[in-house]
Amino acid sequence: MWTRRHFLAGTAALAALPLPYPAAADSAPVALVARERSLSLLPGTTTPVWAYRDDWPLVLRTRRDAPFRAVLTNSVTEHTAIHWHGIRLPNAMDGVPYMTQPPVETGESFAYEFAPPDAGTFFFHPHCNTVEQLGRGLAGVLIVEDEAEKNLFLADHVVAIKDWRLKPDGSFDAFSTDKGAARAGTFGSVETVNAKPHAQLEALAHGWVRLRVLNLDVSRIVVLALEGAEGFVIATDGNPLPPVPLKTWTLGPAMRADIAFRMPWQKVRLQNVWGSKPELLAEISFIESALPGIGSMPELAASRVPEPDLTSAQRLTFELTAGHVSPELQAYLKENDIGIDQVCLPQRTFWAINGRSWSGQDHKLKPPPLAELKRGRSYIFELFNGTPHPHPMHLHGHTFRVLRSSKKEIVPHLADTVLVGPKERVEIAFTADNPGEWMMHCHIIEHQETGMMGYVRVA
Ligand SMILES: [Cu+2]
Repeated sequence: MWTRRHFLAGTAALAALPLPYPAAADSAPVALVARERSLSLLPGTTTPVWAYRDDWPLVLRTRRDAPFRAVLTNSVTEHTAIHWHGIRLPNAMDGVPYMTQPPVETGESFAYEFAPPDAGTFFFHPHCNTVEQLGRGLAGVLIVEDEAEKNLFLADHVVAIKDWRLKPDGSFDAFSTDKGAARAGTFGSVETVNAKPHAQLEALAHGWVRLRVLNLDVSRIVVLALEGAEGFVIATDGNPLPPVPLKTWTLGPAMRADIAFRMPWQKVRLQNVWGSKPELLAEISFIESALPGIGSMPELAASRVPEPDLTSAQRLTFELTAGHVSPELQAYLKENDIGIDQVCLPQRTFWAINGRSWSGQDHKLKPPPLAELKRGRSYIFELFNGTPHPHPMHLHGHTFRVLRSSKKEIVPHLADTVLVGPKERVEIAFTADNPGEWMMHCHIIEHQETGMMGYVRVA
């Protein structure tokens, strides 16, 4: 029987419940105004972040297959656009300036419209001068709901990890350094989860909890571990997978993992165990409840990503290496005391894919594609990392299956971004069913903007 204490606990629990399920008819466009706003990230200071709304992280919810409309208005000082990361959408909605749409200049607007085919945890961010625009905070979470998942979890929380490059007075420090860009990336000085030192969340005891963990940082890799409850990875980059007991799970920049657990009558902690000392990402406190402690884990709606045909798939190799200036040219330049800027090479080119570097903060000058893919055909991409640094490689417009690695045991899973470690060879497979020119790049944004970027053409 419910007591008054339970009733009060139940009222408090409302805060922990998922937001109302979006109505089917609710297709009014979402207004996203990119402009400077202030956010307190360091005690006693405010930071002039760039954001689409006042709340950070901004969390939008929509429904699978329903038209989703968002109007971006640019009120920042440079051109921008929105890339809907991980969503299998038409090429013209992919938000890559010069490639898929004209840049949205200051004062201009652009209307995005698509019907997301997959349910799950996605996010969105600019795809131009990203190290600075995302670094300043331009990002949002897009949760795509499936009717079958309605009210499956009693608590459904976003855990958005993002670091900030701040000076002690809360103002921004330089977003990129040559030292960082040429190595593992330039790291933030203030680490946050949901714009706080760590997230403080609640859930009803005995209820099933879903944590939607997103690595929105431009450089940092986190290794997730759960303390206080038995956790399961139930989705990767938004895509469901048969629950995998969570020992540790690694998220490079742009990667997501949905974690489920039954809330015990004690605190649960989500930790980052990447370094020598675990760092607290989220602390989940229980709310007393009369819920029974039995029942199986809720099941997510099935994926609709087409399975690649591995027997007929064409295999293509992509080597991730350091910048493309040949040793012969380097020797010549050194011998003759010629600066690299004098030979019309971009100065900040540190990385390459298959010996080709495409650097730059936008995509104005377009090289030929890295590969031409036949629409409808299955492909296996072999990604080999010949560098001493990890690279989270992201492919636009398609969701791929991560098949195997030369270095470790892989739980086969669907993804849009895969972390390839030093000297590791990772195989991914997908059906090239979405026509257009699709970016493929490292999501350590400084690596992308200093050469580890390219695109494939599907026709
Ligand atoms: Cu990289």
